[in-house]
Amino acid sequence: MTSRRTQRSHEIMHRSRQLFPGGVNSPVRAFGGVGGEPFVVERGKGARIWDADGNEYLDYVLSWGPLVLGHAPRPVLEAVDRVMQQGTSFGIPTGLEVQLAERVIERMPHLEMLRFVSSGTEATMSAVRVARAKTGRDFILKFDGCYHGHADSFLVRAGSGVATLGLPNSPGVPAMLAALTLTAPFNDLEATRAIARAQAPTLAAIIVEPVCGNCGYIPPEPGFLEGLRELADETGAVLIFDEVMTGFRIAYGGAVEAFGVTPDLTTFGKVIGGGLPVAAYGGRAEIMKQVAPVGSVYQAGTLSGNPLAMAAGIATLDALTPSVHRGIVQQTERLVAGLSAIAAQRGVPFTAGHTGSMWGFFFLGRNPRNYGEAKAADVALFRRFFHAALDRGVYLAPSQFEAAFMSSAHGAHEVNETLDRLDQALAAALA
Ligand code: KE4
Repeated sequence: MTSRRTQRSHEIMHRSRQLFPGGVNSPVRAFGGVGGEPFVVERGKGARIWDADGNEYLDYVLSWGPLVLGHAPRPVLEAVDRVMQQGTSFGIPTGLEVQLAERVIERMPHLEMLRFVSSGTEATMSAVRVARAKTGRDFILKFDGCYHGHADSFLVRAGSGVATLGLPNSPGVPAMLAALTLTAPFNDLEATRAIARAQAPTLAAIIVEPVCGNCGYIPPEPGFLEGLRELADETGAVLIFDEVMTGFRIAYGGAVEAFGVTPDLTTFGKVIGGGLPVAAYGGRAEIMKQVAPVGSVYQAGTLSGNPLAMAAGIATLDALTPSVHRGIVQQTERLVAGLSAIAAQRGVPFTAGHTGSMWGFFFLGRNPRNYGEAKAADVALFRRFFHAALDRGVYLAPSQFEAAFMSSAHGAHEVNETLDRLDQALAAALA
């Protein structure tokens, strides 16, 4: 039973459940993975958010990754306010799209051309369409527990809310279409090779989260991503790195900098929009020139490249300098090490890790290699820990099968405060 005041949130959620399925506009927000009722947020500033009943939380979900500068950062507010005075949307090319694209390519020079869209799902579904067009093939290979958005082809053994809610492959996806999506265990190169080689003549793409964040935090083992690169070259499949979550978090220059492996296409979202709806896909010009209107692969969007969203993304990437990025990573290291020490002191099976400013943990005695192994985590303990943390003012992702994030607003003071609160929360969860 919570000690927090929840009356106002409860009243709003009562109305929300009459208006939206589960009272939410995205399933992961419904607390399905942890039980109880979500709080209703009213405002955020820096590392903290406040709910409708005035409760304050240190936020480690950060809108599921986008807020790498924390909530309502001044550079973003000022940029959006300035651009908003000129108009909110045109459906006409603007110079802002050029400015954001140049900042992305400056950090990830393997990219030659991009297309902006408004959600990660649009980015990944478009990248797969381009891969199918380039190869003239139909099959794609994804990894169990990885989540690439809710386009039909990806709702096959997917992660995030699909995994959290224990949903089977989603109803409504035609069996004939789902059959074109092959899946393999992450970090299992042998199994992946067998599946890809058996389908080689018809395999269009291998799509992977370079670091899994949708079945909990699971990094690639040394050689795994390199093996996927070789496998894509061997079979003629397009290698797609889905960096919607990892982009601008696991390294200043993303997965190419972090792991030295270059994909054929990369997708982005979240951080690239600084909290406003921006996503993108991109790669070599020779691949991207297949996209309409130059090529015949059709993909479009009314609000693609929206000026307010571009302004937020530009301000975010401009503020996310290499030294700011290093500072966030340093605090992430402190948090993960501190949490591991707390768990060790209390003798609870626990594993935690981070790649850049993306982190996560499992109540499990070993590092899981993939979703199949992560499912052995003590989810019941996670649920108790989640609520005990919430009651003490720390908001973690409401699922054992999600990653956590940090921002430049999470300084040493916030991390120390968090560790104190999580130590008390773990004691309560174990009591
Ligand atoms: P969106 O369509 O939600 O913008 O992005 C889909 C997506 C694609 N690829 C990766 C690697 C992603 O993590 C996501 C979205 N991530 C989830 C959180 N696990 C978004 C939160 C939600 O579904 O509400």
